[in-house]
Amino acid sequence: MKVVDLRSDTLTRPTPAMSQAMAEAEVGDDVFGEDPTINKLEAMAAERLGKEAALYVASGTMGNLVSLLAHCGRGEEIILGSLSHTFFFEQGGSAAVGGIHPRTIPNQPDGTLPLPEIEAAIRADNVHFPRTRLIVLENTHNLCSGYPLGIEYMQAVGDIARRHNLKIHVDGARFFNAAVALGVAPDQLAAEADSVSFCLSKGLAAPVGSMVCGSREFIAQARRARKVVGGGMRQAGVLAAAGIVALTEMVDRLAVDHANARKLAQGLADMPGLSIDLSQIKSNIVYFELTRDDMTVEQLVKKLDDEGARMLPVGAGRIRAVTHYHITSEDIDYTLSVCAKIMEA
Ligand code: TLP
Repeated sequence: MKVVDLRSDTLTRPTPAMSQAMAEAEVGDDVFGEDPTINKLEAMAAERLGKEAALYVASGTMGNLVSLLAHCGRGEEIILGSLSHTFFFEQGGSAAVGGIHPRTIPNQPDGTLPLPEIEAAIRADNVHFPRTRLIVLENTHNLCSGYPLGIEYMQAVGDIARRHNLKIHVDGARFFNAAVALGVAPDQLAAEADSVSFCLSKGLAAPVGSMVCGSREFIAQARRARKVVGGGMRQAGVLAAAGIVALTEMVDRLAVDHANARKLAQGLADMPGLSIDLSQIKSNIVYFELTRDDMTVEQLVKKLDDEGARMLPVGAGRIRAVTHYHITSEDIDYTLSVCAKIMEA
């Protein structure tokens, strides 16, 4: 049976070029700083984001955790979105592991945190309060339909951070999706951030790994934090080799994923019983709602699954579909035809 798996872009498998690069990778002990493939990937990532240095880590979750541990000490506070992945989906790791206190602000539908609310959340110097250290943003924003945060917004948050002597970390799991969606250079989009983590293993299709980018001093701290969470990976150049291919060959094609997401969203918007806000669709993530009450989201997802069109139920009557390297325009046609058949029945 044909399977069109739209549950996540984390499902991407290595490209043939990646498999070859992995088989041929030159490796060494990365804890000694001697893996030439990791060293090359780290230099490439830093260069692409316009930062001094970078660090290869096992996952997006680890990238965010080591970044927060590097920026903040115990009892210090971060300001972040109530819908951010770091707050929602990472087990509260920065609090659990680092004693870092989260202060949430409601995300707007476009993924932003309102500027006055950021400013209002910054703590005064008072013996009762934790010290605010860091603002955490997410770009693109997963739970906000993959919406990209633009350069102007980044500059406005940068102004606030400078005025209050705070740092900015960007969870850029899909940072290159944001840059491609906005048509801006990744280093310009990263300019206001003190650190950016981005995933190689989502839309860029590498099997494993994320990068953390920032100043040399920050990356030295993040490297220590990576070691204490067990992330010193020795000859991981076999994995990093795929990351080099990801950065070299897989960035520009993200525009194809975005076009497929838009096509899917437009098709779903025409179907009675489904509701979708097309103005929200800017990258590769599509959320839509089931408005019929004779069917649950779980039932709809099961019916789709039976026909090989796989999507993710995400609660509150919502379903998520994410386009990626293995999804073609024909796959979108197929998914829409399956969906139409179910909704007409
Ligand atoms: N997101 C996954 C799930 O965890 C929800 C997905 O399928 O979208 N930041 C953002 C914005 C993410 O979307 C994710 C993963 C992460 C961080 C964590 O990355 P990993 O899974 O590599 O730890």
